[in-house]
Amino acid sequence: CKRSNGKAMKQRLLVVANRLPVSAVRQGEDSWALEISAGGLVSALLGVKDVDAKWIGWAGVNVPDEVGQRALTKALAEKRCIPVFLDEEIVHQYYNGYCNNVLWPLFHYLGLPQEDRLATTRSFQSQFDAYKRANQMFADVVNQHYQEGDVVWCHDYHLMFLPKYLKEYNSNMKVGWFLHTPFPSSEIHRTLPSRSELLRSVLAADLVGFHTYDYARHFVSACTRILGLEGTPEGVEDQGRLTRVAAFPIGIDSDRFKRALELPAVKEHINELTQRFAGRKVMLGVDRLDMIKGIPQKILAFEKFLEENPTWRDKVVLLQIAVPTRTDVPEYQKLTSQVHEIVGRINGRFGTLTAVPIHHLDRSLDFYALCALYAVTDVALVTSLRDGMNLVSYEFVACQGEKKGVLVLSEFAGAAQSLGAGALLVNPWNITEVAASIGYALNMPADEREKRHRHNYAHVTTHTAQDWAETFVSELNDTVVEAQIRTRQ
Ligand code: ADQ
Repeated sequence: CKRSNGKAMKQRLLVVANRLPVSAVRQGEDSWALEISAGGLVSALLGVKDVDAKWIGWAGVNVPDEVGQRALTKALAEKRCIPVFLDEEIVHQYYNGYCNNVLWPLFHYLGLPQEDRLATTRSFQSQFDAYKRANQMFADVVNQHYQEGDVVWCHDYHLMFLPKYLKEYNSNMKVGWFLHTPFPSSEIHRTLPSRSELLRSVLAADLVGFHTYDYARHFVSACTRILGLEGTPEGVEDQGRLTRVAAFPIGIDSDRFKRALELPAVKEHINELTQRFAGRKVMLGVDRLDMIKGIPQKILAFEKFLEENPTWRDKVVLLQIAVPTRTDVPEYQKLTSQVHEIVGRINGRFGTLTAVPIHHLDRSLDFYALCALYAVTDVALVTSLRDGMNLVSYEFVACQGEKKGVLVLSEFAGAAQSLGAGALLVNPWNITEVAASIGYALNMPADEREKRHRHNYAHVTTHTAQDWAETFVSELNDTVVEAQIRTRQ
């Protein structure tokens, strides 16, 4: 920390992400109602010691007029947020197009867009141009607010050009970039038409972080194989300049969950749910309704389990909570109908006049309702086809007190690397294997459940979101100092 007038000054941290952690609703020409979303990232950054964090990002609304923009900027300033204004066209091309239609599926091994391939290929270039333009707009805002000594932390696949643009403004800026999704094998990344430009732009950062060592390794391989650069144990070297590449597995704010479980209203809700499902084991899935989460595969595995284990049919219930996302994208609409169709079929097949085996909700639950659900769950099913980390698995573990429920976890979620020893790991594509694991989990003896839970609980409560953010920021500071020493030598 620097000192000014005898007082310690906190280091400023500019957190740049596509979305600000707020929802903004316009109330009048110059007034806005704002609500901060208390997600994991927000609490992670609030917990970082000796740092004064500000957010820079898009507020998720189109504000075409200057009066509205000025009013929103002022309202956001009170929440320590700074807006980047994106118009509808750029959101369509950059966010819906290049981010969600190209990078998101590719990074999760779903390949480049398949349907209407010709049309999509023709629009690749315009979406990519919009992506760069949007990144430049984020860089402009960062640059306007940057003060010497600030740390700039860029987040996720939406902002892969940001490190390059920021360093072009000021090569002394301390810039870190962290990816929340997997980074795929270099063989997948190399199919992307703009593969080299994206890698080079990320390499402009001082520190590049991933959830797992595997993703970091894939990134370094992509840089060596596609760009011909040198990979070292520290990162990637280009003409004497080193970009540090490392794994920083994210965690959750486990105390927030513990505190919630102590609230009388949450305890009451837990009692209600316990009575509601008395005599049945509760299985739970909580996901955004996204292709990568493997929801249809999970439900089909549950069907197979019921098919093969008739005695369990009236003794188990699957609660699947799926928040709709990207609802304007046809592929996501198709996924929703597919899930509804499968759930309807299974409930028709195995339901009785008084009970159905699957309760499927297409909506988000509030934090306290979610905690209560996690607490009454006997078996959580996380069957992502690919997932950067998957925080639901952590949240479930944090909320299991005496119950010591079992986590069935996809081996393709980053969380498999940290919770693998306590969870039952499955290949989500192998429905027979997942069905068998459901059976194993439901029948698991108490001492084995206890042992597995103890392992996971220790991990979740000691590798928190605050630790993650603190480690990244301190590593970024160290990396810059080391680079300065190397330059002087
Ligand atoms: P997501 O893909 O959004 O995050 P995840 O890590 O599981 O996935 O986080 C989802 C969050 O949303 C959790 O906090 C969960 O509680 C909440 N949530 C999900 N469904 C909900 C529902 N129905 N109601 C209420 N809340 C719900 C991306 C990457 C992940 C990575 C995170 C963090 O895809 O792999 O773990 O970023 O880096």
